Amino acid sequence: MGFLKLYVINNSFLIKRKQYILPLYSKPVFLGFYYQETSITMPKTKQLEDFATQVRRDILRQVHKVNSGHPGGSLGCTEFFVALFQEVLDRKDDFDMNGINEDIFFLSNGHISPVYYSVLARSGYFPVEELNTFRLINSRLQGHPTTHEGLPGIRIASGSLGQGMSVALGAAQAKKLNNDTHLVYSLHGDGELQEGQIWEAAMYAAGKKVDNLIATIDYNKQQIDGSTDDVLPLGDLRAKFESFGWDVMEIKEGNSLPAVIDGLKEAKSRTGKGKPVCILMHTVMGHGVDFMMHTHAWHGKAPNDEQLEIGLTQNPETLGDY
Ligand SMILES: Cc1ncc(C[n+]2csc(CCOP(=O)(O)OP(=O)(O)O)c2C)c(N)n1
Ligand SMILES: [Mg+2]
Repeated sequence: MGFLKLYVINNSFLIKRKQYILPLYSKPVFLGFYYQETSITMPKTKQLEDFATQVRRDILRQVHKVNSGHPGGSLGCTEFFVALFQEVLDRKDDFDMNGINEDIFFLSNGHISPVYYSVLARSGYFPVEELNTFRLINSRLQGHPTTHEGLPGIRIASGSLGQGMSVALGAAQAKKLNNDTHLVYSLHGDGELQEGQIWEAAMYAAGKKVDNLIATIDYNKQQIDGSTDDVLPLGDLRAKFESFGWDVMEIKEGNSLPAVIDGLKEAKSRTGKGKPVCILMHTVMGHGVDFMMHTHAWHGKAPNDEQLEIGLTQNPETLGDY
């Protein structure tokens, strides 16, 4: 019998239980034979959820202001970015491009820059007010991230899809050569996997046992012109990565903060075992704004004034607007 996970929150722990059926809210859930504690406390979970809600506001407000940008993938990857930067990365507070003796992250699907910029700013990399300059001429926050503007947190130019895995595995291999035991994380779109360079990188990373690399796929089943199934089916991604020699795991609820945090921590525990690690992270494009969800329509389209108001109402201010 398959498992469903239930996250039960008490005062100090988020507890993951499995097995037994219990009616809770409107859905049947399984409670378990065992439970395991995670390090996330209830106040911390609430704090991170508030953080994610504010990030969603930032995404909507950035793209609305300049009537351009990519809200769909950004909203779908909000939990991933919040989990990574607030809970998972062992990173230095002051940005250092060399990234020595710290975990580093590369965004390969650079079009989802609004979520990246928001989380970087709210994690202290640069002033939150700078989000006001998104996509403006001479801004450090270009539509697709680049390095020459010198924005703290940005390690590669991305936007031209397919390149980030090659960069990430190179950095990971350099860490190994330098006896730096920290990890390299990367994020890729599922449509991005249609780029041939991804599979060259996948073959190399496994062949050279780059086992300090965790590549996450934003598996939202959507891309710019439609569903991935309609545009160019991806087939069995797990089987594909496994056949290339990767250790593959899934995050079934990529828009649940506890699930993403647990998943990233599990991925971390799988490193150092001779294989690069791939996470297939199931997300909903446009998550958190009801009329943007489950469709490619908002891949690269900004909301109008009225749509912005609806989106903001669904994501109330928590940390303060910039
Ligand atoms: C090399 C390259 N080809 C085409 C594009 C145009 N493009 C931008 S985003 C995108 C869709 C990518 O799909 P996915 O990675 O699934 O991103 P999502 O739509 O889910 O955000 C395409 C084709 C690009 N940026 N780079
Ligand atoms: Mg996609």
